[in-house]
Amino acid sequence: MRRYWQKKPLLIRQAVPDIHPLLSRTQLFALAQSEDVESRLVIHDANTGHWRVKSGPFNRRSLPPMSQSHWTLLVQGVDLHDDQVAQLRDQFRFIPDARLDDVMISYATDQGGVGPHFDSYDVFLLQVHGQRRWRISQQQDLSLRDDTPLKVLRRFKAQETWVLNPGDMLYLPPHCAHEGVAMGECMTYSIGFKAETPQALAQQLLPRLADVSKNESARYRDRLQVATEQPARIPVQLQAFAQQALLHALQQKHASDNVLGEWLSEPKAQVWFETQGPQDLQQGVVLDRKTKMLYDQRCIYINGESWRCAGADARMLHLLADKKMLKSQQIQRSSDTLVELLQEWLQAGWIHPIIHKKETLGLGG
Ligand SMILES: [Mn+2]
Repeated sequence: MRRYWQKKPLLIRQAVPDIHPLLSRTQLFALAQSEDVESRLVIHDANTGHWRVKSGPFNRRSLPPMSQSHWTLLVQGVDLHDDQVAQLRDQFRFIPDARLDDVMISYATDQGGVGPHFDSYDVFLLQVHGQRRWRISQQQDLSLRDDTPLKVLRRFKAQETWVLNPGDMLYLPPHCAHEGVAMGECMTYSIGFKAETPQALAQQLLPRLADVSKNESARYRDRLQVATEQPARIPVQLQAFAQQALLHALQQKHASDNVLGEWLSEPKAQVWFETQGPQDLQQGVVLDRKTKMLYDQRCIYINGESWRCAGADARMLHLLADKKMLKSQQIQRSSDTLVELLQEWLQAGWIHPIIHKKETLGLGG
């Protein structure tokens, strides 16, 4: 972490030995057919150098034939749809959950790729099937071509070249130029970590802050003593009132922590949970793979909602958020209020009861 994280690229040979595709090509294509899944198709014309990009969903017939080279299918958020991919994602929890974006799977036929580019993300590129040749460059010149629908670097001067085999993984910090080209059919999993700009944060958080500070009684009132002769002029009083309103929204205690937590834990647009009837949670509970649960000093946040909590309940919920599960003994030590809350989340489909398979007798002692 000290040497590489957010600083420089790192190639890890056999980071995940014996990896095999967690989803077959057919399963991946089936996901790309779904309205709930974000997917893109990128086709490169090697003769003209032209790129074409289409957005999903794609039925099988709208994808080029497998025998055709130079195309790639990118499927976002696969961790939300597959437990094994979610488990792989969770192996990257040495980085705070708040930074995690998703797991994208890219399938490519021979020579497929998205061109030389850079991302504003930290990303782990895990080769899962076939081979991909990565070329990278820490060049300063990040200007983009203006003649393509893709973000493709105008000039790319590769400094290093690696061929990744299944199990190999490449970490790239933000703004590191890279180009991955499939050598034969291949699949690569990208585990991405977003890094927000202050503009994006303000854009997301300010409206939420305004929502928190509803105060009907303090509506603006003007105190005109005389009729105005400059009807188009904005009253100075109104200007001061507006400034106060903004300051008030910003100065609410813990407001920014709160809206940040709620926003970070909010599910993506295509995510929905399946509600379920009341169930026995005495055997323990696990978070649904789509559930985002975070906490700070005062609150816990789950799927866009927040709860203020302290003491033993808070400790238990922190455990649930960190471990993504609570064991039977932990549930039994929980307060009634907490169990009620968990039951609510269970019914919302945010958590699930642990189902114990009948233990088989160990034979080898
Ligand atoms: Mn990239």
